[in-house]
Amino acid sequence: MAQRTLAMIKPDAVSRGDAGKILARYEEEGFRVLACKKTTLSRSEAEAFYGVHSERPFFGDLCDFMTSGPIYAVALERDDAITHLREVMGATNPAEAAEGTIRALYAENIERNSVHGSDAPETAAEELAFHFSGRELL
Ligand code: 3AN
Repeated sequence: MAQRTLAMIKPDAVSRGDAGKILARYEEEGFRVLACKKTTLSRSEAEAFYGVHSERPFFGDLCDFMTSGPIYAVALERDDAITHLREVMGATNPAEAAEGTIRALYAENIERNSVHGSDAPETAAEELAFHFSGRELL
């Protein structure tokens, strides 16, 4: 059954000019791009988006990085979208990411790792609503 998920193309990938290649990969993988927005997160937006990590030692650096330049927020739809996107992204640490995954191809390190993808149905719904209004996702 069709499922929706939220991807972000992070500042490292956007600044290198890899966003278009990553969007093309989403389409090659059978995702429909429901909505796509280039935006720069404010500090408070980054802190809210990554709130679940607020006690982790990397939280400040992560928020610095995520506000360092524009990102693309991308709403994607496909059968089994959440799991499939996580597979296509590869492991959080690109050194551990399987060959051919987006992070193996593009990511620089565990922080500058090029892409985000929702990890569960509840977070996908929250993260889609964070970036898009209902009428943008028709
Ligand atoms: P994923 O993005 O694979 O779901 P999470 O949710 O564990 O990974 O982490 C969210 C983001 O926090 C990662 N994409 C990465 O940018 C950053 N991050 C996670 N672990 C570390 C770490 N040990 N050091 C620096 N940044 C990290």
